[in-house]
Amino acid sequence: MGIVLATASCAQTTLKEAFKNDFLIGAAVSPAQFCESNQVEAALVKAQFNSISPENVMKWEVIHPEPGQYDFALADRYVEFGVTNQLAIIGHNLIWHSQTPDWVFRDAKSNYVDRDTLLARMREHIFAVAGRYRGKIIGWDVVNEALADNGTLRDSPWRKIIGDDYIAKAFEFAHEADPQAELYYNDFSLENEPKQAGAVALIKNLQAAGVKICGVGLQGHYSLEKPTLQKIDKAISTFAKLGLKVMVTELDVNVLPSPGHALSAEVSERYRMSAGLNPYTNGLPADVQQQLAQRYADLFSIFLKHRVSISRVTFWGVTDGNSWLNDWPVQGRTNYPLLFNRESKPKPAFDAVLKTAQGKTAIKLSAGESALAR
Ligand code: 9MR
Repeated sequence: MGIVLATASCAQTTLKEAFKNDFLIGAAVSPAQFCESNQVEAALVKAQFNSISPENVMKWEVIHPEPGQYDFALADRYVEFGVTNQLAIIGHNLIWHSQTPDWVFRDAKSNYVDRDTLLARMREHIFAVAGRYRGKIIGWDVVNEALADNGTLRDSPWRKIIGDDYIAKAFEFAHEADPQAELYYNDFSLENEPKQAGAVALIKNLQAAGVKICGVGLQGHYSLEKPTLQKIDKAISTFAKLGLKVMVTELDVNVLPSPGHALSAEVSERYRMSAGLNPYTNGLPADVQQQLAQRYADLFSIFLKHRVSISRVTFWGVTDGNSWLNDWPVQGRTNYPLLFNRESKPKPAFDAVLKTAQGKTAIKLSAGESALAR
Protein backbone atom coordinates (compact mmCIF):
# COMPACT_ATOMS: atom_id res chain seq x y z
CA MET A 1 0.00 0.00 0.00
CA GLY A 2 1.53 3.35 -0.98
CA ILE A 3 0.55 6.87 -0.12
CA VAL A 4 -1.78 8.88 -2.28
CA LEU A 5 0.26 11.43 -4.18
CA ALA A 6 -0.04 15.21 -4.16
CA THR A 7 -3.34 16.85 -3.68
CA ALA A 8 -4.00 20.56 -3.69
CA SER A 9 -5.39 20.51 -0.16
CA CYS A 10 -2.00 20.40 1.57
CA ALA A 11 -0.60 23.33 -0.35
CA GLN A 12 -2.43 25.68 1.99
CA THR A 13 -0.31 24.91 4.99
CA THR A 14 3.44 25.17 5.42
CA LEU A 15 6.10 22.92 6.84
CA LYS A 16 6.72 25.11 9.87
CA GLU A 17 3.02 25.35 10.59
CA ALA A 18 2.43 21.63 10.16
CA PHE A 19 5.14 20.71 12.67
CA LYS A 20 4.85 23.69 15.03
CA ASN A 21 3.95 21.48 17.98
CA ASP A 22 6.59 18.90 17.14
CA PHE A 23 9.96 20.35 16.15
CA LEU A 24 11.61 23.20 14.29
CA ILE A 25 11.81 22.83 10.53
CA GLY A 26 15.04 24.19 9.08
CA ALA A 27 16.90 24.58 5.82
CA ALA A 28 20.53 25.11 4.97
CA VAL A 29 20.66 28.40 3.12
CA SER A 30 23.00 29.92 0.56
CA PRO A 31 24.06 33.56 0.08
CA ALA A 32 21.59 33.99 -2.81
CA GLN A 33 18.83 33.10 -0.37
CA PHE A 34 19.87 34.99 2.76
CA CYS A 35 21.08 38.06 0.81
CA GLU A 36 17.79 37.80 -1.10
CA SER A 37 19.32 38.12 -4.58
CA ASN A 38 17.16 35.09 -5.35
CA GLN A 39 13.89 36.55 -4.16
CA VAL A 40 11.80 33.50 -4.98
CA GLU A 41 13.95 31.19 -2.87
CA ALA A 42 14.29 33.77 -0.09
CA ALA A 43 10.50 34.01 0.07
CA LEU A 44 10.25 30.24 0.16
CA VAL A 45 12.63 30.07 3.12
CA LYS A 46 10.61 32.68 5.01
CA ALA A 47 7.31 31.01 4.21
CA GLN A 48 8.19 27.39 4.98
CA PHE A 49 10.96 27.26 7.57
CA ASN A 50 11.50 28.54 11.10
CA SER A 51 15.19 27.69 11.39
CA ILE A 52 18.23 28.18 9.16
CA SER A 53 21.71 26.67 8.94
CA PRO A 54 24.58 28.20 6.99
CA GLU A 55 25.48 25.70 4.29
CA ASN A 56 29.02 27.05 3.89
CA VAL A 57 29.59 30.62 5.08
CA MET A 58 30.66 29.84 8.65
CA LYS A 59 33.18 27.16 7.74
CA TRP A 60 36.72 27.93 8.81
CA GLU A 61 38.14 28.40 5.29
CA VAL A 62 35.44 30.98 4.51
CA ILE A 63 35.25 32.91 7.77
CA HIS A 64 38.93 32.73 8.79
CA PRO A 65 40.94 32.17 5.60
CA GLU A 66 44.31 33.48 6.84
CA PRO A 67 45.93 33.87 10.26
CA GLY A 68 44.44 36.89 11.98
CA GLN A 69 42.15 37.59 9.03
CA TYR A 70 38.44 37.03 9.44
CA ASP A 71 35.82 37.58 6.79
CA PHE A 72 32.47 37.93 8.49
CA ALA A 73 30.69 39.62 5.58
CA LEU A 74 28.49 36.71 4.55
CA ALA A 75 28.11 35.25 8.02
CA ASP A 76 26.84 38.63 9.24
CA ARG A 77 24.27 38.72 6.43
CA TYR A 78 23.20 35.17 7.28
CA VAL A 79 22.65 36.06 10.94
CA GLU A 80 20.91 39.32 10.03
CA PHE A 81 18.47 37.41 7.79
CA GLY A 82 17.69 35.05 10.65
CA VAL A 83 17.23 37.84 13.19
CA THR A 84 15.04 39.93 10.85
CA ASN A 85 12.80 36.99 10.07
CA GLN A 86 12.76 35.55 13.59
CA LEU A 87 14.27 32.25 12.58
CA ALA A 88 16.14 29.92 14.93
CA ILE A 89 19.71 30.46 13.72
CA ILE A 90 22.14 27.56 13.77
CA GLY A 91 25.92 27.86 13.62
CA HIS A 92 27.75 25.33 11.43
CA ASN A 93 30.47 24.60 12.34
CA LEU A 94 33.37 25.43 14.65
CA ILE A 95 35.74 22.45 14.41
CA TRP A 96 35.94 20.06 11.45
CA HIS A 97 38.75 18.14 9.73
CA SER A 98 37.47 19.38 6.37
CA GLN A 99 37.46 22.93 4.93
CA THR A 100 40.04 23.99 7.50
CA PRO A 101 43.07 25.65 5.89
CA ASP A 102 46.37 23.87 6.33
CA TRP A 103 48.01 26.92 7.94
CA VAL A 104 45.92 26.28 11.05
CA PHE A 105 48.05 23.22 11.79
CA ARG A 106 51.47 24.44 10.60
CA ASP A 107 54.32 26.66 11.73
CA ALA A 108 56.45 28.94 9.55
CA LYS A 109 58.54 25.93 8.46
CA SER A 110 55.45 23.95 7.49
CA ASN A 111 55.84 21.56 10.40
CA TYR A 112 52.91 20.68 12.62
CA VAL A 113 52.60 23.11 15.54
CA ASP A 114 52.56 21.78 19.09
CA ARG A 115 49.49 21.04 21.21
CA ASP A 116 49.46 24.34 23.07
CA THR A 117 49.78 26.39 19.89
CA LEU A 118 46.91 24.57 18.22
CA LEU A 119 44.74 24.82 21.33
CA ALA A 120 45.41 28.56 21.39
CA ARG A 121 44.43 28.85 17.70
CA MET A 122 41.30 26.80 18.29
CA ARG A 123 40.32 28.98 21.25
CA GLU A 124 40.97 32.19 19.36
CA HIS A 125 38.84 31.02 16.42
CA ILE A 126 35.96 29.84 18.58
CA PHE A 127 35.97 33.03 20.64
CA ALA A 128 36.08 35.20 17.50
CA VAL A 129 33.27 33.36 15.70
CA ALA A 130 30.93 32.11 18.45
CA GLY A 131 31.66 35.26 20.48
CA ARG A 132 30.65 37.56 17.62
CA TYR A 133 27.19 36.00 17.34
CA ARG A 134 26.66 35.42 21.05
CA GLY A 135 22.99 35.61 21.93
CA LYS A 136 21.90 35.34 18.29
CA ILE A 137 22.80 31.77 17.41
CA ILE A 138 20.67 29.25 19.28
CA GLY A 139 23.02 26.34 18.78
CA TRP A 140 26.42 25.48 17.35
CA ASP A 141 27.68 22.35 15.65
CA VAL A 142 30.80 22.56 17.78
CA VAL A 143 32.54 19.50 16.41
CA ASN A 144 31.60 18.04 13.04
CA GLU A 145 32.34 14.53 11.81
CA ALA A 146 35.04 13.54 14.29
CA LEU A 147 34.36 9.81 13.90
CA ALA A 148 35.47 7.27 11.31
CA ASP A 149 33.02 4.64 10.03
CA ASN A 150 34.36 2.07 12.50
CA GLY A 151 33.57 4.30 15.45
CA THR A 152 37.12 5.30 16.30
CA LEU A 153 38.18 8.93 16.22
CA ARG A 154 39.32 10.13 12.82
CA ASP A 155 43.03 10.70 12.81
CA SER A 156 42.66 14.31 11.77
CA PRO A 157 45.35 16.94 12.39
CA TRP A 158 43.22 18.12 15.34
CA ARG A 159 43.57 14.74 16.99
CA LYS A 160 47.17 14.12 15.89
CA ILE A 161 48.38 17.40 17.35
CA ILE A 162 46.15 17.97 20.39
CA GLY A 163 45.12 14.42 21.27
CA ASP A 164 41.67 12.88 21.82
CA ASP A 165 40.65 15.67 24.18
CA TYR A 166 40.51 18.22 21.35
CA ILE A 167 36.77 17.55 21.27
CA ALA A 168 36.24 18.33 24.95
CA LYS A 169 38.37 21.45 24.55
CA ALA A 170 36.30 22.67 21.61
CA PHE A 171 33.10 22.29 23.63
CA GLU A 172 34.64 24.06 26.63
CA PHE A 173 35.80 26.98 24.52
CA ALA A 174 32.41 27.23 22.79
CA HIS A 175 30.66 27.27 26.15
CA GLU A 176 32.93 30.05 27.39
CA ALA A 177 32.46 32.04 24.19
CA ASP A 178 28.66 31.81 24.25
CA PRO A 179 27.35 30.41 27.55
CA GLN A 180 23.71 30.45 26.42
CA ALA A 181 24.17 28.63 23.11
CA GLU A 182 23.23 24.99 22.74
CA LEU A 183 26.24 22.89 21.78
CA TYR A 184 26.02 19.91 19.44
CA TYR A 185 28.04 17.03 18.09
CA ASN A 186 27.12 16.52 14.40
CA ASP A 187 27.91 13.56 12.14
CA PHE A 188 26.66 11.36 9.30
CA SER A 189 25.99 7.58 9.27
CA LEU A 190 25.23 7.53 12.99
CA GLU A 191 22.59 4.92 12.15
CA ASN A 192 25.41 2.42 11.51
CA GLU A 193 26.25 0.29 14.55
CA PRO A 194 30.01 0.83 14.95
CA LYS A 195 29.86 4.56 14.34
CA GLN A 196 26.84 4.90 16.61
CA ALA A 197 28.67 3.04 19.38
CA GLY A 198 31.65 5.36 18.90
CA ALA A 199 29.41 8.42 19.16
CA VAL A 200 27.73 7.10 22.30
CA ALA A 201 31.13 6.50 23.91
CA LEU A 202 32.33 9.95 22.86
CA ILE A 203 29.25 11.66 24.29
CA LYS A 204 29.32 9.65 27.53
CA ASN A 205 32.96 10.65 28.01
CA LEU A 206 32.10 14.31 27.56
CA GLN A 207 29.20 14.01 29.97
CA ALA A 208 31.31 12.17 32.54
CA ALA A 209 33.91 14.94 32.32
CA GLY A 210 31.22 17.56 32.98
CA VAL A 211 31.51 19.09 29.51
CA LYS A 212 28.37 20.86 28.33
CA ILE A 213 26.84 19.08 25.33
CA CYS A 214 23.17 19.63 24.55
CA GLY A 215 22.43 17.68 21.44
CA VAL A 216 23.49 15.36 18.70
CA GLY A 217 22.93 15.99 15.02
CA LEU A 218 22.10 13.01 12.85
CA GLN A 219 22.89 14.55 9.49
CA GLY A 220 20.34 12.45 7.62
CA HIS A 221 21.99 12.15 4.20
CA TYR A 222 19.81 9.24 3.11
CA SER A 223 18.93 7.35 -0.05
CA LEU A 224 15.60 5.90 -1.15
CA GLU A 225 16.32 2.65 0.68
CA LYS A 226 19.06 3.26 3.19
CA PRO A 227 19.29 3.38 6.09
CA THR A 228 16.27 1.29 7.05
CA LEU A 229 13.56 2.90 9.15
CA GLN A 230 14.45 0.54 11.98
CA LYS A 231 18.04 1.82 12.03
CA ILE A 232 16.93 5.43 12.09
CA ASP A 233 14.40 4.67 14.81
CA LYS A 234 17.05 2.98 16.91
CA ALA A 235 19.60 5.74 16.43
CA ILE A 236 17.15 8.38 17.64
CA SER A 237 16.19 6.32 20.71
CA THR A 238 19.82 5.59 21.53
CA PHE A 239 20.89 9.23 21.55
CA ALA A 240 17.72 10.41 23.27
CA LYS A 241 18.49 8.00 26.11
CA LEU A 242 21.71 9.92 26.74
CA GLY A 243 19.57 12.87 27.74
CA LEU A 244 20.42 14.82 24.59
CA LYS A 245 18.24 16.69 22.17
CA VAL A 246 18.28 14.84 18.89
CA MET A 247 18.32 16.79 15.64
CA VAL A 248 18.15 15.73 12.04
CA THR A 249 20.48 18.37 10.74
CA GLU A 250 21.17 17.83 7.02
CA LEU A 251 18.24 15.87 5.64
CA ASP A 252 18.08 14.91 1.97
CA VAL A 253 17.23 11.77 -0.02
CA ASN A 254 19.55 10.89 -2.88
CA VAL A 255 17.55 9.35 -5.76
CA LEU A 256 20.48 8.71 -8.11
CA PRO A 257 22.41 5.47 -8.63
CA SER A 258 25.34 5.07 -6.32
CA PRO A 259 28.73 4.78 -8.03
CA GLY A 260 29.70 2.01 -5.67
CA HIS A 261 30.37 3.92 -2.47
CA ALA A 262 28.74 3.15 0.85
CA LEU A 263 26.05 5.66 1.82
CA SER A 264 27.86 8.50 3.53
CA ALA A 265 28.55 12.20 3.23
CA GLU A 266 32.31 12.00 3.04
CA VAL A 267 33.05 15.25 1.23
CA SER A 268 36.37 13.96 -0.11
CA GLU A 269 34.76 11.05 -2.02
CA ARG A 270 34.71 11.67 -5.77
CA TYR A 271 33.73 9.54 -8.75
CA ARG A 272 33.89 10.22 -12.47
CA MET A 273 30.67 10.56 -14.44
CA SER A 274 29.82 7.50 -16.47
CA ALA A 275 26.87 6.18 -18.45
CA GLY A 276 23.96 5.33 -16.21
CA LEU A 277 24.97 7.53 -13.29
CA ASN A 278 22.83 10.47 -14.40
CA PRO A 279 19.55 8.94 -15.59
CA TYR A 280 17.02 11.71 -14.86
CA THR A 281 18.28 14.78 -16.72
CA ASN A 282 14.84 15.28 -18.29
CA GLY A 283 12.84 14.95 -15.11
CA LEU A 284 12.11 12.42 -12.42
CA PRO A 285 9.93 9.51 -13.59
CA ALA A 286 6.57 9.23 -11.84
CA ASP A 287 7.42 5.96 -10.10
CA VAL A 288 10.61 7.40 -8.58
CA GLN A 289 8.71 10.55 -7.59
CA GLN A 290 6.27 8.27 -5.79
CA GLN A 291 9.10 6.37 -4.10
CA LEU A 292 10.64 9.65 -2.92
CA ALA A 293 7.30 10.84 -1.53
CA GLN A 294 6.83 7.53 0.27
CA ARG A 295 10.35 7.66 1.68
CA TYR A 296 9.79 11.16 3.05
CA ALA A 297 6.44 10.12 4.53
CA ASP A 298 8.12 7.17 6.24
CA LEU A 299 10.97 9.32 7.54
CA PHE A 300 8.65 11.91 9.01
CA SER A 301 6.49 9.24 10.61
CA ILE A 302 9.60 8.10 12.50
CA PHE A 303 10.52 11.69 13.39
CA LEU A 304 7.00 12.30 14.68
CA LYS A 305 7.13 9.13 16.73
CA HIS A 306 10.15 10.71 18.46
CA ARG A 307 8.75 14.22 18.57
CA VAL A 308 9.50 14.51 22.29
CA SER A 309 13.21 13.89 21.70
CA ILE A 310 13.63 15.61 18.33
CA SER A 311 13.98 19.37 18.53
CA ARG A 312 14.67 20.17 14.87
CA VAL A 313 14.61 18.67 11.39
CA THR A 314 16.72 20.64 8.90
CA PHE A 315 16.89 20.00 5.15
CA TRP A 316 20.28 20.39 3.51
CA GLY A 317 19.17 22.92 0.93
CA VAL A 318 15.91 24.50 -0.15
CA THR A 319 15.30 23.41 -3.74
CA ASP A 320 16.59 20.50 -5.81
CA GLY A 321 18.57 22.95 -7.92
CA ASN A 322 20.79 24.06 -5.05
CA SER A 323 21.47 20.69 -3.46
CA TRP A 324 25.09 19.61 -2.99
CA LEU A 325 23.94 16.20 -4.27
CA ASN A 326 24.01 17.51 -7.85
CA ASP A 327 27.79 17.54 -7.50
CA TRP A 328 28.59 14.78 -5.03
CA PRO A 329 30.00 12.20 -5.30
CA VAL A 330 29.83 12.78 -9.07
CA GLN A 331 30.09 16.29 -10.50
CA GLY A 332 27.26 17.69 -12.63
CA ARG A 333 24.34 15.31 -12.10
CA THR A 334 20.65 16.16 -11.90
CA ASN A 335 19.37 15.08 -8.50
CA TYR A 336 15.98 15.49 -6.80
CA PRO A 337 16.64 15.11 -3.06
CA LEU A 338 14.48 17.83 -1.49
CA LEU A 339 10.82 18.88 -1.18
CA PHE A 340 10.90 21.77 -3.68
CA ASN A 341 11.75 21.47 -7.36
CA ARG A 342 14.04 23.64 -9.46
CA GLU A 343 11.23 26.16 -9.91
CA SER A 344 10.75 26.34 -6.12
CA LYS A 345 7.42 24.53 -6.43
CA PRO A 346 6.39 21.87 -3.90
CA LYS A 347 6.85 18.29 -5.06
CA PRO A 348 4.70 15.27 -4.22
CA ALA A 349 7.17 14.60 -1.39
CA PHE A 350 6.18 17.94 0.15
CA ASP A 351 2.52 16.94 0.22
CA ALA A 352 3.45 13.52 1.58
CA VAL A 353 5.33 15.16 4.48
CA LEU A 354 2.42 17.47 5.26
CA LYS A 355 -0.03 14.58 5.15
CA THR A 356 2.17 12.67 7.55
CA ALA A 357 1.99 15.66 9.90
CA GLN A 358 -1.76 15.64 9.62
CA GLY A 359 -1.82 11.94 10.44
CA LYS A 360 -3.57 11.17 7.18
CA THR A 361 -0.89 9.11 5.55
CA ALA A 362 -1.34 5.41 5.14
CA ILE A 363 2.25 4.52 5.97
CA LYS A 364 3.70 1.72 3.95
CA LEU A 365 5.22 -0.69 6.38
CA SER A 366 7.26 -3.73 5.64
CA ALA A 367 7.10 -6.75 7.91
CA GLY A 368 8.22 -5.94 11.42
CA GLU A 369 7.92 -2.18 11.03
CA SER A 370 4.37 -1.75 12.18
CA ALA A 371 5.53 -0.87 15.67
CA LEU A 372 7.04 2.27 14.22
CA ALA A 373 3.74 3.70 13.03
CA ARG A 374 2.19 6.47 15.06
O1 9MR B 1 26.70 21.27 1.10
C1 9MR B 1 28.03 21.64 1.35
C2 9MR B 1 28.78 21.85 0.05
O2 9MR B 1 28.25 22.96 -0.65
C3 9MR B 1 30.26 22.06 0.33
O3 9MR B 1 30.97 22.09 -0.90
C4 9MR B 1 30.81 20.95 1.21
C5 9MR B 1 32.23 21.26 1.64
O4 9MR B 1 32.27 22.40 2.46
O5 9MR B 1 30.05 20.83 2.39
C6 9MR B 1 28.70 20.53 2.16
O6 9MR B 1 28.03 20.42 3.41
C7 9MR B 1 28.47 19.35 4.25
C8 9MR B 1 28.31 19.81 5.68
O7 9MR B 1 29.00 21.00 5.89
C9 9MR B 1 28.80 18.74 6.64
N1 9MR B 1 28.17 17.47 6.39
C10 9MR B 1 28.20 16.99 5.01
C11 9MR B 1 27.63 18.08 4.09
C12 9MR B 1 27.53 17.59 2.68
O8 9MR B 1 28.83 17.35 2.19
